[in-house]
Amino acid sequence: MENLFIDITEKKIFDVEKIRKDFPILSRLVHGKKLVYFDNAATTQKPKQVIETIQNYYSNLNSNIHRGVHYLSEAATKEYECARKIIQNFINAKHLEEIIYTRGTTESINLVASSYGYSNFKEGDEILISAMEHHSNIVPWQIICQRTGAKLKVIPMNDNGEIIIEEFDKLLNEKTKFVSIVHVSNSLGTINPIKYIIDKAHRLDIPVLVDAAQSIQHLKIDVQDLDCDFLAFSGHKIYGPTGIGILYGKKKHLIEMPPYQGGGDMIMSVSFEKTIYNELPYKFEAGTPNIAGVIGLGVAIRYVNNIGIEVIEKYEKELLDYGSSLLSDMPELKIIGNAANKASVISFIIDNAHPHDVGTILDREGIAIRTGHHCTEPVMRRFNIPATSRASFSFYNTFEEIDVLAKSLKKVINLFN
Ligand code: 7TS
Repeated sequence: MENLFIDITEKKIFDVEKIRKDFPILSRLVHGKKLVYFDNAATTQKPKQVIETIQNYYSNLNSNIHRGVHYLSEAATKEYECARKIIQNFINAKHLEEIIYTRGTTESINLVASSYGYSNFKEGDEILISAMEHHSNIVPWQIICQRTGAKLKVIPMNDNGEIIIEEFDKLLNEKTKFVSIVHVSNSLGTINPIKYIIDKAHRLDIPVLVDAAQSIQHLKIDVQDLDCDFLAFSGHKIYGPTGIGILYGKKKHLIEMPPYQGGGDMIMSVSFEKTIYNELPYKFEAGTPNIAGVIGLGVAIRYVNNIGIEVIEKYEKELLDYGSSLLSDMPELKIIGNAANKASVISFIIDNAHPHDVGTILDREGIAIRTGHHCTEPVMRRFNIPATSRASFSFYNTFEEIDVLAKSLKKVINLFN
């Protein structure tokens, strides 16, 4: 297949070979073979623009922010706040102070569960999540339910790995106090109808959090259009560094919510008698943050913008369709997650072969895939399997790499059958 992808509407030319040169790791060998990196849902690789920015930060700018009057501190603060603006524009948040820096999706969800949940939930309230949540969108709600007496309710899914929307409609009621839902499932690839879910919940005045850990890098997200109350994602899944993530929250909620952690930077003034909290977004950013991570994330998002998220979405859809067609031609292989609307994730099982063996054999061929429950144990239980193998694609992957995967999978199938 031709890898040069031309998007007519965007008039952008997508040259994957040129893009690959920006990612130094993609040209390395693994076990003497060319690396084929298909573990993008776990974390994405970083372009040299991000790597160089981080190196430059520590070489030329390193300083603590918001505290110094000296040159370096002011320069670092400027870069740090400039990244916030890039992120605001990227998701089209109305206000800059609606962008909160966290450690990642996990911390963003914990922040909301702990701060919003603890002050708003009470005995008998219901919190709605789906059957395909990552553990980080289950456990924080379980913890807050234990503390407040609220109950966790789960929207079931069908055999294709799609939310049963009629069940969602039935589960929503006057006891429901919050909906927290994954946009794209990391273990099935399902794209959930979040716009419908948000609209429906809002009719009953119920706030909705969207876990965008697996969608921010694949789909265009406009928080004002979606009208979600909160949105969480991780920098490392969108070509940025680890240890930095974003919580978007509507200002009206963030103003009312108590701080999640106390410490430096989140205060206006402190005395032993009374502490006055800082304004947004700093109220939720206690302590010295991941400054290099924030600046690196800003550059990563700028990199994605330069390619264009719509262009990325189209190219990745072609990769998904190509991979799905090759893998569904293998009778001994079964794809888990066949939703009508999917992002570039293919989970599968192979007759007589444990996913860990599949992963180990592919690794010897230089192919990195993920095997296991992908932190979605309830999904595995729903499909009555212990684990899957998962190949997840990014815009720097090629059709040839998918051919390499298919060829190696045929070898695995022959070995075990
Ligand atoms: N939500 C979803 C849907 C995810 O896929 C992940 C990570 C998280 C939350 C947590 O993100 P973190 O950056 O805070 O850890 N998913 C995966 C995965 O599929 N393989 O490794 C991590």
